[in-house]
Amino acid sequence: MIDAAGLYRTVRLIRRFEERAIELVHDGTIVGGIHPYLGQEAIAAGTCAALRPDDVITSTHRGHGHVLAKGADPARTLAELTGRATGLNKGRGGSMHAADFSLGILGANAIVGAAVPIATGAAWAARRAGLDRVAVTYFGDGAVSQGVVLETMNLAALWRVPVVFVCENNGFATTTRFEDAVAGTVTGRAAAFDIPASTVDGSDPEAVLAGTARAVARARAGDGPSLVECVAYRFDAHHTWEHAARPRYRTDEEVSAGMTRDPVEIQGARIPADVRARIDAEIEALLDEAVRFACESPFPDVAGALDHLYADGLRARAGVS
Ligand SMILES: Cc1ncc(C[n+]2csc(CCOP(=O)(O)OP(=O)(O)O)c2C)c(N)n1
Repeated sequence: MIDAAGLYRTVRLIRRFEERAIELVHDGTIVGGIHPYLGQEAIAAGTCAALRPDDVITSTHRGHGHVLAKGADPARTLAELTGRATGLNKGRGGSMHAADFSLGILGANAIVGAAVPIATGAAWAARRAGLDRVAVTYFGDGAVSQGVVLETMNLAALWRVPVVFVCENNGFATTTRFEDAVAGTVTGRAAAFDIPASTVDGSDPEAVLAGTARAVARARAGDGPSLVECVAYRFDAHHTWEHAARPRYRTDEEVSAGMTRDPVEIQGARIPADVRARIDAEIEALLDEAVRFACESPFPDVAGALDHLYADGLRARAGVS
């Protein structure tokens, strides 16, 4: 089981990875922008700490933290964000489709709610194969009224699928407040299917770990799905597009108040200062190297633009070559 320093390392890695990635967006190295995970690091760190290496996850448009917490190489992840041939997905996926099947990362997904049935199907397949693997699927509060999410919860409960639904409630779907878009509650949706659900402090890695560990143990024991609602605050923009456009849907005072619950500070306060300083220095060196690796990596060859897009043996439609 991971210790306090290990959890700190993960939240700090995600924090600094995102800050470096934002710099690369601003200088044009990452084209198209990213959805920063700042403020929500404890959710990825705490949930993945409850998993085994052979467990699987699916992620969202705001997925860098999940991918890193599940063990993806920061250098290859950054190479993916910068569209390089050395990226996790050879530069084809970019920020919103990062995957590494060898680590159980079945992919980020740009379509809100769409990764939920994928994780649930993977969990079902593992169970049918006699494996005791668990799947975790992340989704935002903006996904909780999507039909596909609710349909998946229904089947997961009916078939006792070993999946953990992790709702990251950061209070907003783009610029729409949770209260303006969601009737009822997140946990109430699970209750409708007799799925046990809890709400945890999504700014605290240890609270997230404790809540997820219960859900994972239940799934592994064959007792079916659970839902964990992790409440946190999104510190930065919905998307880096906001840095220039500056839409006004929350006040500076609200953001400052939200940022007082900082996962890095919460976990950092639990470890000795010298251990924290050593981890911080290690991460800076790791990310310096990751940025160098990404920026010096080649772009994919244009002649191979259609390579790696289809499963082996499938061909592109006639006329597309
Ligand atoms: C099916 C679908 N509808 C709309 C969008 C556009 N969209 C992208 S992110 C987003 C908000 C998602 O909010 P939430 O699920 O709470 O996640 P968060 O962005 O807060 O992490 C929307 C509406 C989309 N990608 N997919």
